[in-house]
Amino acid sequence: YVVKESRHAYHYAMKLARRLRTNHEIKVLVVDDSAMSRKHIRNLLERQLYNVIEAEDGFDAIEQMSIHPDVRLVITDFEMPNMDGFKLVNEIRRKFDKRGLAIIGLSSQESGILSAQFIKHGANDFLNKPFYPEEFYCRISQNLEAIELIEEIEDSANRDYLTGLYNRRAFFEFSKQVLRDGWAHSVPVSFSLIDLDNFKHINDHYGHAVGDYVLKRFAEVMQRYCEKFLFARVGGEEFALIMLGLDNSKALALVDGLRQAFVGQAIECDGGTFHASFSGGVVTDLNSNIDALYNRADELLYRAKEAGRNMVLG
Ligand code: GH3
Ligand code: MG
Ligand code: MG
Ligand code: MG
Ligand code: MG
Repeated sequence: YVVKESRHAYHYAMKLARRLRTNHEIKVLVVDDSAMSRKHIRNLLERQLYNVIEAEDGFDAIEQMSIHPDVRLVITDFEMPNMDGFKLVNEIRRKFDKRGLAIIGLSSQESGILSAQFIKHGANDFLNKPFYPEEFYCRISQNLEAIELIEEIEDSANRDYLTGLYNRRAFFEFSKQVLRDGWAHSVPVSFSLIDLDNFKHINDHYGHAVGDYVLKRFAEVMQRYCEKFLFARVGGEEFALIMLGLDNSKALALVDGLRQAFVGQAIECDGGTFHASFSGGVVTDLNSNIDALYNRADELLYRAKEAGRNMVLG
């Protein structure tokens, strides 16, 4: 049984997921003071199965954006009462996350300066009315593809290449918000540090590829057991987990369940069949910062190693 998994498997899966995303999952906000113009654009978009919502002016658009945080594309007219297209684009860029949101400006004025102005105010693209449907569709799919590509790149910067789990940098970044949420709601925050046992031996005895395979198998078990929580590969064979809302005994039970599940599965490879294990520490606090939690969990982890490995201490 040869362990031969493509290092590109993860990226391939992401690409596939992207291709399988259908247009009806993509929400487009059409902003125009002319009901006829909105209807025309809606029809074009719905022909391609996009999920369309409408706003009749800038204020309405801002409100719709707040109600629908999953809008991926805004198509906005320039000449509108109360708030023109430039002002709206400014407001959207000021109020909402720039990532994952494309804006296309529209105008019936025959002025080349408008497109430059729209883009200066934060739009991604511009179209003159009237337009050919072919051009409309091209601009839309190009802009949506561009934001998806950026998201994909951002996501892979947060991921560990081998396991697909979050990496150390992402873990520390995201942990701030998780801890803030815990403090804000006064719920217990449990933190666990996990280190695979005798990993150097696994590498030396079965080979580095088998070591990699064990890491992937562990990551799969972790994904199953910890899906509700923030977790990551924070080092070579070291993993971290923040369990918001679990007190120490519940967190300990979860990590020990993870340990049993991992130890219970046989690893089969060319060199034979074996069982891998890990040691872990679990600490709980209401208001510690991530570094304090990390250090305390690391101490418990060290004690678990000293005490013979394959155990979780809390
Ligand atoms: P302990 O039970 O005390 O944790 O012993 P250990 O052998 O697991 O600990 P040690 O820190 O001595 O060794 C960790 C090893 O993990 C050393 C390193 O080569 C290996 N390692 C780190 N990252 C990877 C990886 O991505 N793939 C593989 N195959 N091995 C890795
Ligand atoms: Mg108008
Ligand atoms: Mg280690
Ligand atoms: Mg180790
Ligand atoms: Mg070690």
